[in-house]
Amino acid sequence: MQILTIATRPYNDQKPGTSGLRKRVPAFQQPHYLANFVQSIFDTIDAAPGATLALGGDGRYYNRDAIQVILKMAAANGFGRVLVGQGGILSTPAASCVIRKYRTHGGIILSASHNPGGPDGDFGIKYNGSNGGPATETVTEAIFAASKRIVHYRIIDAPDVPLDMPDEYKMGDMVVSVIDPVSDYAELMESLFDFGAIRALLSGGFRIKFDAMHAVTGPYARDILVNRLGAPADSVMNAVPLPDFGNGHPDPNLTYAHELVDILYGKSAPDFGAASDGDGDRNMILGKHFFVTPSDSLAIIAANAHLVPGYKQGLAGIARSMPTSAAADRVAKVLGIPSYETPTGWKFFGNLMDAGKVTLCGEESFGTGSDHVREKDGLWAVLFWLNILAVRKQPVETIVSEHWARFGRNFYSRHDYEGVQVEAANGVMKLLKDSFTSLQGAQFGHLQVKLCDDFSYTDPIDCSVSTGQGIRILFVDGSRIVFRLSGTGTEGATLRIYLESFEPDTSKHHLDAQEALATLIGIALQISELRKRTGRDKPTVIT
Ligand code: VG1
Ligand code: CO
Repeated sequence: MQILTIATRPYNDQKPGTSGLRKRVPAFQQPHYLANFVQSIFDTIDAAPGATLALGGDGRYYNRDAIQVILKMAAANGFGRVLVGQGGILSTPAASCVIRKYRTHGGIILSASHNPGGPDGDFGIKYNGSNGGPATETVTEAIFAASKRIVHYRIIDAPDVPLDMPDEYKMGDMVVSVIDPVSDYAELMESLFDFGAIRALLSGGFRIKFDAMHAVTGPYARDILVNRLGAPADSVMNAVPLPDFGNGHPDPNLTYAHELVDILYGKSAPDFGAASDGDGDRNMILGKHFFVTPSDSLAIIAANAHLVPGYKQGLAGIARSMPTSAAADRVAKVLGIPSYETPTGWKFFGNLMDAGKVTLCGEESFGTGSDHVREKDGLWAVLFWLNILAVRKQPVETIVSEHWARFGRNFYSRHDYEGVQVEAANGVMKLLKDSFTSLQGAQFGHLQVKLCDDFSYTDPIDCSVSTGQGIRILFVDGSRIVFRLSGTGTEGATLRIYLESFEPDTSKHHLDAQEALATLIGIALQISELRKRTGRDKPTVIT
């Protein structure tokens, strides 16, 4: 095996964001760009000689090229085996499942998640540790530091290996095992949910539509929903993964998954609809003419977990990201279990799950999951809902309204301003921070500000501190406004405003969230001077 040591220079912009390093494809195609980052990972994680690595991605443009480079670098860096998904495919939760099941040293996941793909689209890479979860901030910081002092990387000179059939190949001294990307994951799902009950539901006239958005979940949804659970083949739409997602934006929300939304809000709508994102870790849940907010979905899953075989023994606790609504906290209180509030990004849940402190985790950004893996998991959430529906035999809307009647409703919305000028977005954030003193105690109509701060988090397990995680304006009555800049975008800045208020009065639960939150929306625009500073008169996406 001939190991080549290639001289290189640092790029200085390889700082992982909320979920790994994400850049435009042309950035990754710069000389040595990908190799620099991969070597920085290998230099940081310190795997023993002969260790095993998992590798796969969401199938977007550049996935296959990157896989061959990473395989050759893994061989040169002393790995003994790499488990790579057939066709270079592994959804993010399936990669987490493979890392855990085969006890690999860790894994590399190639994805820019919900960001568009193609030659001018986005690409991404992240490292997950042996628990199957995204590297903690301590590790991503160390990778970034390594990328800034890199002077060479190691790679072997070898032909590419074929990826299209499950098989084993030698690459230098290393073994490449091409594995079925679906079966391990599907077996895990079968061990958690009552497939018999879901099969009975689906054969009894209950109609579903799942939109894979031409992204990675197509093969998973076909195998699980159609082959194993007996849903008609046309229950899965856009099921073929495409390198550019069919020119779409694989983000399962009301704006980008409009094809599915139109079906669920149309005539003869199915009873249940769902979509997943580019890498299969997000989910959107719809009923007939009804949208379930991700924050409510987490709370409802928690409140009904006792109906699902894998969770009937009870939940250890629930964690949610700070901007996610407090609906799940109310359930945790009733169940008598602890709840945790973490910064945005799944990497903050890993320690809590590893320590056995939480079973369920969720984010308002269409992310829900449990300790079955260490990533959020789109199809898992879909199966959880189907299992609940199979037991309760009620429409989605009824389940949600009964939940609100019991726990109260947390009205919730997120307004995204995408592709804003970086200076304008930074200006908004600075203005808000500079206004903390004057905002403290300020009165806006019937609302009074109780506290404003820049959220910081101390991990209860390893005591690491993460600062600057979002500006919070908390009101005396429990309402709040949160401002954050996205850490996953690649074009300009994306400014997110999160809005929440609590309504115990059942007679008001039918209100539209935008109406119920209108006062807060007005305050948010006023105190941030957002319109003036960004030149935008409305959000790009409202959830
Ligand atoms: C967004 C979401 C966050 C999520 C992250 C990764 O981050 O808000 O909740 O964890 O994407 O999701 P940001 O920094 O853009 O707000 V995914 O599906 O890209 O892995
Ligand atoms: Co994703």
